[in-house]
Amino acid sequence: MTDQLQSLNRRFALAGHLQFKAGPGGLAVADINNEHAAATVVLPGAHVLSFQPRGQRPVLWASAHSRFESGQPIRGGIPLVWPWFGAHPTDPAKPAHGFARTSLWAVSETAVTSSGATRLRLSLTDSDETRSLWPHPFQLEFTVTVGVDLQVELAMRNVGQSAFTCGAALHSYFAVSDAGRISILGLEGGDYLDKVDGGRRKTQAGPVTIAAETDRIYLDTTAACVIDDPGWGRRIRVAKLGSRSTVVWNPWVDKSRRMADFGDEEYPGMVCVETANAADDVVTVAPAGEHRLQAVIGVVG
Ligand code: TA6
Repeated sequence: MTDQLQSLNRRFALAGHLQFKAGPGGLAVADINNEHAAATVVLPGAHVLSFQPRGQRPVLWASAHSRFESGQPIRGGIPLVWPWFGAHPTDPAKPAHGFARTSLWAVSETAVTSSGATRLRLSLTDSDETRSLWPHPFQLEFTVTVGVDLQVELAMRNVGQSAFTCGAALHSYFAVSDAGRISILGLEGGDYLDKVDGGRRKTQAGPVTIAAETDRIYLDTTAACVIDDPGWGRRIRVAKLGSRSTVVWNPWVDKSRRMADFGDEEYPGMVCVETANAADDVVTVAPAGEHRLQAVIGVVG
């Protein structure tokens, strides 16, 4: 075991709940196991990779082709998108979805909650590297609470002297029996930007279903979504706070083939339902201010 892991376990391990160990690609992970569920959090990128309540199938999906190299995004789980969503608004050379998911976060706290859940907190502050990409001082705190439900929260604090505006998302990948057979409830009647059709604004008629590449930013919605999966006879609920935009994504056939870290035949097994601050839902944080983006994920039937 490396010195880093030994030091982390000395300071933060929780018997019967959490230990640090070498995970995929040798990356340091927090291995969480309690009476309610099991989860894995990759420390680089503060990346929740897996979540499985006791007696349930895995709730999150991850590609068998994902890279596991420090500084590289992981394909699956819950990538942290910050401080911009999608391509950088003006500079295509900057990394898509910002730099939070490829940064080295620090473990700041571990605890057992009163309900027997396991809580892990990680933090990230600005550096020469982040300032070269985004010229603002900041403090991020990512909190993962693993119980019957999975609660993830990204707190964004402005520790500078001027306001900043940022985009964000908890870019959650969910495991499903067959993306072509699921329905996503909660977005009915809402407007969305269709990124597969030039970003055109459209209105959602009925539940969201997937029959081709789907990449939509639903606007002005605080609704919880439910992924209804008849193939596995289960429903996954994604509730949220601090977000008025929800993104639904499945790459389908052609886009899957264009992604090196996404298997050509993997797209039927996943769908992204992302808790976002995207499009017109970007947030402005005043000096000494804070914005919290939260998702609560659980199997409801
Ligand atoms: O959230 C949907 C999306 O913006 C898609 O357009 C697609 O690019 C996806 O994110 C994955 O992005 P990534 O940078 O992780 O490959």
